Amino acid sequence: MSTDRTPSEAAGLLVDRLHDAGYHILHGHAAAAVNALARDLEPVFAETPFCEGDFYGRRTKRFGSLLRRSRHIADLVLDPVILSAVKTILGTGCDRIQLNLTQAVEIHPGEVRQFPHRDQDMWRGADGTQEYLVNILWPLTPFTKENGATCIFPKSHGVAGMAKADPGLPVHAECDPGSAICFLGSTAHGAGANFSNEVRRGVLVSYSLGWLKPYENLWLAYPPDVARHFAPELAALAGYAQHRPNLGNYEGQCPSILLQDDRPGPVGAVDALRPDQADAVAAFAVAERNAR
Ligand SMILES: O=C(O)CCC(=O)C(=O)O
Ligand SMILES: [Fe+2]
Repeated sequence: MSTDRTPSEAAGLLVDRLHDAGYHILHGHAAAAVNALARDLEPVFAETPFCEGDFYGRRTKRFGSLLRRSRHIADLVLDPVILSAVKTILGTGCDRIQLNLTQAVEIHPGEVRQFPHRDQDMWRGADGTQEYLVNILWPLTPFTKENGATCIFPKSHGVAGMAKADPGLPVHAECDPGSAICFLGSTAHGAGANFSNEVRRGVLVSYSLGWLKPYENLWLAYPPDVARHFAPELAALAGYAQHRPNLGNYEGQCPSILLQDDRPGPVGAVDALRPDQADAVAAFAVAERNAR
């Protein structure tokens, strides 16, 4: 942490900044984990082919499943300040949040500016009133205007920002490894063009409402034999938790039963309801039984 604020004060500040501007950069937030992660991912970038398509970028390399590739990404995914801020922002729209994706991005010299977009565009729903996603981009190399630092359109988020016909001029999210570039799912942005002679590397970690289809297929990226080695909170973020009521269950139970040492035999379905639903259903059931 770069300041003397408590994690909860820092999270509150981050929420305020995100609601106000749609983005915020935490400078010098987690340098040690990022440097170790950058070393682990170096060979994976080398072996990964360039993307196809103009959104992913033809002079760009991307790969996901980062929790399988480096143990250091867990520290970033579970960063207490960021997680607390994300839960505050998304918690009004869901029972629990989930990981939406982890993705490493390497932008090569000669890459053009990415199509400006909002990450929430992948889902069709009411626009602006409830955030669907919060994205964190962790630079692995310095991000400069010249090498393709992300272009972010301030105040392009939420109902008012999305109603603007012209989002105005973007800022270039210039910062060093260890910083966290945070922006909302409704904030317009895109990777910058790389005019330099060096690659620009970063890692995206995004979180979404827990009832949405995540961008990355979490159960294929992290099947039970992989996820059983995760800390419980990480496993829950990566799909091994039910979203009440009963969403994402396995045989009517929490999918985390698949992470136990012994494979479960036949299991019965167990309600996983929100307290208000549990109360309403229980009261109804009591009345029905009494009426017999
Ligand atoms: O790498 C970047 O700067 C941003 C990439 C991005 O916004 C995306 O791929 O959705
Ligand atoms: Fe994006």
